[in-house]
Amino acid sequence: MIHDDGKNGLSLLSSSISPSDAESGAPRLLVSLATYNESGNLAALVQEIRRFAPHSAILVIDDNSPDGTGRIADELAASLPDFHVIHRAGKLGLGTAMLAAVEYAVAHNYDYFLNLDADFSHPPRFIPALLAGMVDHDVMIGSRYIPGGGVEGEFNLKRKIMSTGINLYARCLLGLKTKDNSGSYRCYRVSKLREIDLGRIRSRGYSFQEEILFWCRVVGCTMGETPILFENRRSGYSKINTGEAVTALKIIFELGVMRLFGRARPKAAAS
Ligand SMILES: Nc1nc2c(ncn2[C@@H]2O[C@H](COP(=O)(O)OP(=O)(O)OP(=O)(O)O)[C@@H](O)[C@H]2O)c(=O)[nH]1
Ligand SMILES: [Mg+2]
Repeated sequence: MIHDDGKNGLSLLSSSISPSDAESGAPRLLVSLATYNESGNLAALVQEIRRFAPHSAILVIDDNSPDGTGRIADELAASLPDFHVIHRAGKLGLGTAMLAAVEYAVAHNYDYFLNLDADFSHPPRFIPALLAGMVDHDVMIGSRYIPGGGVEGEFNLKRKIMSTGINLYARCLLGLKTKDNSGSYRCYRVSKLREIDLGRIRSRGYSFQEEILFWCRVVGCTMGETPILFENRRSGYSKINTGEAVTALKIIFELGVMRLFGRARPKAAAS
């Protein structure tokens, strides 16, 4: 149990939260949150996640955030069931944090792996729709770009161009049929992630989102999209910058070339 210390602005009652129940027959779900300076969001977001996915295990991957997010994560781990934290020495990039989370999901035999940004841009109220779609898909995307989805308050022009452009670019180069390929709000079937040669993932930063979809396609995942309303982050600041965006374009291009030459294969076929 955590009592409000005035810093996080909430109290979490662990008694209202049930742990994962392997015997219930329900899929074992891991929810992951990569964090860098999300101290103003983390505790409230966790409470919201457990409201919509009461039986989920939660994993935080924190890169030694200077604002103390890692300490807040440790406090949550001490008071809540099935709450796990990976601390890394410094800011190693969103892609490597997500890769660490995927490896954790595979190593611990979860059925589903669901990720969302830790800034409230991905409202947890859409988690049930993502999980419902897993009945007949291997990957479910929380999508801004299908009917019913969108961005609350609208993106500014620069961000709109960046997001639309990178989605079009990824669709053309990587042969993706889905509409929202750059957001991280998704659920994956872990048995399919296991078929991916994770050692071949090149993205260290934001292009991880397009790259993992590319590899999911290589291993034959069925993909669905469910609408979400993306919200502007509640607290803190964005970590994406021009350098990250240029690197993402380069990596997607390299993957496109690999696809063109038929060099992208599942783990079993590659070995
Ligand atoms: N562990 C870890 N997490 C990161 C890193 N970079 C970004 N994140 C997290 O990844 C998520 C997405 O990053 P954001 O900064 O929100 O990027 P964005 O969503 O493109 O930008 P805004 O929504 O405008 O803030 C957030 O939960 C960040 O805290 C990193 O290097 N390491
Ligand atoms: Mg964000």
